[in-house]
Amino acid sequence: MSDFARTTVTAALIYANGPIHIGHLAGCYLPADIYVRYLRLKKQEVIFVSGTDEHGVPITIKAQKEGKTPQQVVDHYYKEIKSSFEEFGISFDIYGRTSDPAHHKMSQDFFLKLYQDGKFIEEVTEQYYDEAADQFLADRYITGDCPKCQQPGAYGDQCEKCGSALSPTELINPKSTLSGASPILKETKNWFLPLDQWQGELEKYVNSHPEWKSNVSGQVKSWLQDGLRPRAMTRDLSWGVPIPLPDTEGKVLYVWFDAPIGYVSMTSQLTPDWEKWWKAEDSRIVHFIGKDNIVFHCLIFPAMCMAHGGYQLADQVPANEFMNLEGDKISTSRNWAVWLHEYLKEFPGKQDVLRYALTASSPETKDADFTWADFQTKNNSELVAILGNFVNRAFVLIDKNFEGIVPEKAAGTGLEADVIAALAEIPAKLDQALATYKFRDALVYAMEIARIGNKYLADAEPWKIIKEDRDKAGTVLNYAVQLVAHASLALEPFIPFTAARLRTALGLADADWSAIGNFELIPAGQKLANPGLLFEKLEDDVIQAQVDKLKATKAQMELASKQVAPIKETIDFDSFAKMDMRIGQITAAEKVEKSKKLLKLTVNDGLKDRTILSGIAEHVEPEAIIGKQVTFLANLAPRKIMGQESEGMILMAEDADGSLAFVQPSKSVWNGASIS
Ligand code: B3M
Ligand code: ZN
Repeated sequence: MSDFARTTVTAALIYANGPIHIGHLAGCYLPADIYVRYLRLKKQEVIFVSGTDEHGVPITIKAQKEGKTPQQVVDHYYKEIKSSFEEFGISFDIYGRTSDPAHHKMSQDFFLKLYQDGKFIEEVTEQYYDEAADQFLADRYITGDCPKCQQPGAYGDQCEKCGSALSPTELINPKSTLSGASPILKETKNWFLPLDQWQGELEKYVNSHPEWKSNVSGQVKSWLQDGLRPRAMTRDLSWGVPIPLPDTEGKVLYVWFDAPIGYVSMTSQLTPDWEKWWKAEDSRIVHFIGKDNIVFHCLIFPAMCMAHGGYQLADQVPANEFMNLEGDKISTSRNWAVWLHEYLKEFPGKQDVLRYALTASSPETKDADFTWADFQTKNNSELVAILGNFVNRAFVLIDKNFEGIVPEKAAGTGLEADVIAALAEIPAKLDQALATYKFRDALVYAMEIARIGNKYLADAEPWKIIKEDRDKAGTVLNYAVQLVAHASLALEPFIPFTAARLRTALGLADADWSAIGNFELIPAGQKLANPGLLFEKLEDDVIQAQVDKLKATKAQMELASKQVAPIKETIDFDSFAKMDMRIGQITAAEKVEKSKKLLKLTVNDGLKDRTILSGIAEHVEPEAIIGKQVTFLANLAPRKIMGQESEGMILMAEDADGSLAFVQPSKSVWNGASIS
């Protein structure tokens, strides 16, 4: 790392087609922010670039669903997403948009250069086309079974299960997501980047980075092993960056062609010196992404850069795995998520608690699970009981006994040497973990400072000493204040709001990483400003309310996803006419002994009372249905059920949740009325 003069940090350009949830935060934005804050504290030259991806099929699908224009969709979500990130302290230097004219220009120029240098294969191929929708089916407009892992529902450009990059023509059983129809093949011209020609270079590149995380290099190596194929860099779509060539109406750049160039175009909006950050050999590029974006950042974008020339390739791509929620995959369509804008409303001012909980169980090496119970534990047993408690005791004791002024150091309790030694071990471990993207471990080391402080106060008991030896108690509190200051620095990347509060309280103006471990940070005599309680305990009912909210969501979604049964095979009119369906009136109803399901009904059919046994005991109360008119099949052959003869069958409608309802006439009719 020391060979580089500066670091360009990017976080994935999320599609501007929906609000963001904890999975996004944990997947890439929080780790990226922690890393950038760390580099800034180390006084390194760094920029942090991100923004929204406003092209591609995910945007047009959303617009179609909502009856809006794609432009309306991206305008709305750009604002919402940007503000959620700001609220959570994700400290981008620029948060741009790929709909920006500067971005269009830069990605068109990039494309033109490749075109003029003969880097594309221009080819007419057969592509899937939906005749009903009158449209070519690129990317998410087409789904089918993945040819690699057989998972149904793989998209035309990628399988989200195994991460493979796909082409629509590779899908097994392709279906249009517009109409559900099987598409036809139709000829169209596109420009392909021959990735196969870059295979050797890409292998060299990947092999030169043995330090990449195993989840990243594992995926990349398996694709290289399969052999790369040419990949279309243009699409027959109307929404996107227009192809800068004549006679290309109705065609745009592939969204994964223009999106990574977005990192560069956004940098150009941040600084006129943008080329330095992307082209200088002493610049180091780090892409933070989720695991579903690995192929694009580790193979396709590097191949584009190689073909273009002049660009540095990413030095690190610390992709995370996925964060699940209460044991289930987070899903926007099933509303199985904790949305940041909702969290902010329900837990105002508690951004750091979520940052802390998500980092502590970050999906760094494998998928992780966010649970509300764990969130509560992290808050109550760690933030409140360790950090909050330590800081509060230190400030309250100084307020009460020393008028809020940091006491001088004098003779100590004998525990101080241990405190200094314990603290001295932390900086190297913390640095090492942060520099190698092990943020879970790093958080544990940073919190260790608060643990040391807590233990020190508990062992030294300054509240007792003060009665006999004011100077010694003052010494303990001086040490405690130094530990608070160290904690405020070490925790800054993780819980920046709390860290800032602490620095204000301590009067520690400049946060400098190299100060950690140099024990004396706050001079004696300094006036402190007690920050108040940093964290508050989360009670069970608050947590239960969140769990209940998710449960309700699940129940609702299950209902909505119940499939309407397919229509049975066609019958002729005579078959229908054979059924004699009538309206009758229930005159008596009772449970059948030893049966949970059966009711014995007496039904007046206009001619006589008949007995019908019906499996509805779990759905209706016998007393409540007497007198009701219902529909029944009158000429069904009588059959014996549990020793009783049943003469006909009551018709019931089954609701999505499995509950049963009578089929009743819309007005009272005479008993025996036939149905035709
Ligand atoms: N928009 C995919 C996503 O939102 C894509 C990332 C682009 S990063 C250059 O997950
Ligand atoms: Zn797959």
